[in-house]
Amino acid sequence: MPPVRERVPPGQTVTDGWPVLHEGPVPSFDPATWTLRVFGEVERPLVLTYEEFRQLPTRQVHCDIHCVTHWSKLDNVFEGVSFSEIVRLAGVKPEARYVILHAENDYTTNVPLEDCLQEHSLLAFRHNGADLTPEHGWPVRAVIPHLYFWKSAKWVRGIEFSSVDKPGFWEQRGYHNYGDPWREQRFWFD
Ligand SMILES: Nc1nc2c(c(=O)[nH]1)N[C@H]1C(S)=C(S)[C@@H](COP(=O)(O)O)O[C@H]1N2
Ligand SMILES: [Mo]
Repeated sequence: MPPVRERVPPGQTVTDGWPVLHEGPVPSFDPATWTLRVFGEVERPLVLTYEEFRQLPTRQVHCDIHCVTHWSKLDNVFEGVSFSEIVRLAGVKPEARYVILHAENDYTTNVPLEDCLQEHSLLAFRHNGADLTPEHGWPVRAVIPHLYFWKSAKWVRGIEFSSVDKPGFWEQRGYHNYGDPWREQRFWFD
């Protein structure tokens, strides 16, 4: 790993804790009724039960995360299912270019498909050896660590593959459509 200062994007400050940031209430979770819906430009639309989701192959990713509100948290180990597993199961059509993550309480966010397919992009359920807490997205959240953390939707319930881009909750409210922390793409005019 390079020295810390080279790992921290411009305008960010390293935090030891892990702030909790979201709109609306923390949703409740019932493993008996929870589903993960995979839809849009796919050969095989899926509705995975919690049990089916947790049987998918998992991986661990060591990464830094960067929130647009200027905190960064280094050296996280997330564990979860890579987006490529979902792509393999559902058979994504060539038209698909964007992934729209649908979370509880109507939170959505848009990420280019190629960014979701990077090796470090996950549907995560563990952090630093412990299950995620409800506040941090249990039972499953996205982790797309090379983009600002608002792209990492907590409480994901749907993964839509789309041929057209669909700016999400924050993107419609002035945040940058892509959100690269190294280029400080915080707001739409950056
Ligand atoms: N479902 C949902 N996911 C969300 C949000 C939200 O409001 N709802 N907020 C985003 C924002 S702005 C940030 S910075 C991160 C914060 O994640 P954390 O609370 O685990 O630090 O979650 C992101 N994911
Ligand atoms: Mo955020």
